[in-house]
Amino acid sequence: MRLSDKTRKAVEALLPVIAGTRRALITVHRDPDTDAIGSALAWAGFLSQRGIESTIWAADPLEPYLRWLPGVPRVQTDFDSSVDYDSIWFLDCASMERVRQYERLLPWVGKRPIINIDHHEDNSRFGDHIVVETISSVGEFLVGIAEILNFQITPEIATCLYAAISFDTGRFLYSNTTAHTFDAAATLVRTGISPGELGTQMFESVPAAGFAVLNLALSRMVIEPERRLAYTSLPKGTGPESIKVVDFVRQLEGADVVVVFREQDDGIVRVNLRSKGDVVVNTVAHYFGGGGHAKAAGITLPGPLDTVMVSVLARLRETLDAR
Ligand SMILES: [Mn+2]
Repeated sequence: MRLSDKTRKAVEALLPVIAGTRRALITVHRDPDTDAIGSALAWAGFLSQRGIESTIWAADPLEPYLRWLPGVPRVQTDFDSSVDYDSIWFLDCASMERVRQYERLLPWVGKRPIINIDHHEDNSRFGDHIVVETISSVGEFLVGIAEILNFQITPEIATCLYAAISFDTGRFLYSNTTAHTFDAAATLVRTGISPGELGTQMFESVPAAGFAVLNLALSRMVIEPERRLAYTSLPKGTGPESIKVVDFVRQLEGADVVVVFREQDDGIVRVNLRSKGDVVVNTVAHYFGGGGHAKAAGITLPGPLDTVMVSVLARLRETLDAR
């Protein structure tokens, strides 16, 4: 895998941090996805090869679709803050604030190395060690980092990293997929893991209830052909989104931007934005305090659903009409 010289130097600078660590705390962004959790589990696996004991902390309980990942019971919604961690690792976090309850980590800032390993182009470059490159996924990044640091990719780690890459690239379909992504995937598959089995596990194991949610989402879909925009929404009480609705909606021909609004039972509305063309959607997300990538971004806002839809769609239509 080819990483820039600057990144390579930043990775090599992690060697003394690793050597000086006995206990590590690893954390990821709020509402963690497969890239976040898969990468955290892989990183804990790598560190254990150097005799390091890791705590993986994500305050949000894991969504059911993540629970098949090997080692997932290691992920804790709480951690013992009286433990004197030697280093704090942030994976897949564009900023420190992206971590749910990040305030709990502030006591370590300036006292212990803070390491920022991420792939978001809007990364705020926080921490003492900034290992950031625009690349498909943290999963892909860790394959390159493992090579530099001589970590061994076991089949278990490979499963976590393959899942991470496959998730963030939409099964190697999105525009973030490069030749290097396939190189990394090939490295992982050579450990003996099966893309077919993992594909079934990740993308063809949707509980029947998920189809009811999809059915509702499709029945509420609105298309604005002149703007090349499509969106839909799921009201409170719909149940867990065990199927990624936005991945279906984006299949629509002629849609440059698609949006899914989902009102959670606590009244919070989650907005998923995707772009298939040149429209940059994270600028719209930033406007509302969200973030993400140029072509895949998210916003979390207090409800109600209708109000959020009106304001986000207004902003988005302005962006689209300005083209
Ligand atoms: Mn990611």
